Amino acid sequence: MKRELFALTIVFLIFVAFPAALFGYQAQRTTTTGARVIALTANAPANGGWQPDAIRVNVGERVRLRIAAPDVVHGFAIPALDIYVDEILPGHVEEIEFVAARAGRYPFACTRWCSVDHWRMRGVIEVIDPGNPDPPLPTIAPPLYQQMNIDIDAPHPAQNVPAQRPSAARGARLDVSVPGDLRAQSPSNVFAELRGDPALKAYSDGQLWDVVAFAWKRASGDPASPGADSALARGSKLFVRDCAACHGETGKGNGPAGRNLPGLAAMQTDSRMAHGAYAKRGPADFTDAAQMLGASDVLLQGKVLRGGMGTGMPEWRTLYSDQDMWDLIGFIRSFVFDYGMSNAK
Ligand code: HEC
Ligand SMILES: [Cu+2]
Repeated sequence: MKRELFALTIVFLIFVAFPAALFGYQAQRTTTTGARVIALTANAPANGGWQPDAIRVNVGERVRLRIAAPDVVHGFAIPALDIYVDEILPGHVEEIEFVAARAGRYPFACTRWCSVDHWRMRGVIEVIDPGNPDPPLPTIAPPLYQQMNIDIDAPHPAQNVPAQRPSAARGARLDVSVPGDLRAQSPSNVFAELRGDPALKAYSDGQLWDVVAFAWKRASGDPASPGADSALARGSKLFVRDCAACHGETGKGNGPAGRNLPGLAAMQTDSRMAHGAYAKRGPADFTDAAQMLGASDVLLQGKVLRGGMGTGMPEWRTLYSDQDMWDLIGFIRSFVFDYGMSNAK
């Protein structure tokens, strides 16, 4: 009997008292850290957006953001600081505490499609070093499209278009390797190079397109281990979160948020319409092989980084890492190439 009691006491200590004490200590600790509390309100842009949308803190200062979302569900991310709050529900306050260790400008954004203007919901946290308030701006290499002098606004029709959807799986079974750095070349040009190679005469056009699809898939990640965290899976996640509302879940350019973009009316009178580059007048259709296969990854990356085009396509340079960007471009190709992914049609 006595022994049982003793055992029970131990069990109680391990499973109840100790965690409770630890938890209490933690709660205590976070309220006495001396963090500066900053209230941040998330509303859809039509209701005022982020308030405030610029926050200044000092290097090394402990900051606690208290985020409320009065109107609808929002999300919050400071990607450069690896801070994410997936869901801020109306009526709740989400708290997040951090110390910004390095001076800089850290853009933040909403990560939920709260409204058609959701993508405008951005702000910035400026981390200032009081001892060095005006540090020289960091030198960032210009994006590849500028380094390579590519005019990303020029029309990019494909010179060659496959008769059927190229399949990476079929391409993998053909013993043809594709040389060179694919990022700067369009799939259409790579196809033309293969087609012009006398050694590949025996292959049909369809087979060579399969080879191109496989080469692109391989360049975008590791097709041997298409796990939940493969580059393509990560790209797919970002696409659903940030792009599908305009470009459509199936990439067809028919997402609900893409219908009434501010720049669309102006686009219809754009002189570039004359050569058909903008005939679609909305978010790009990623399933359109005649357009997409004429663009290199560097060109697509340039458009994603810079955004604009006078259309309302947002810029993403300040929110994405290089890896994010390439994961996304890799994934976007799956709307034309069959990569064997279940979510691309
Ligand atoms: C607010 C709506 C909107 C959102 C959100 C959006 N786009 Fe766009 N995007 C557009 C529009 C409109 C165009 C067409 C511009 C043009 O034709 O020049 C476009 C064009 C593009 C192009 C150029 C395609 C080509 O053939 O030249 C790429 C690539 C692209 N978007 C990628 C993305 C990615 C990746 C995301 C998510 C990170 C994204 N977009 C989010 C509206 C949007
Ligand atoms: Cu939002």
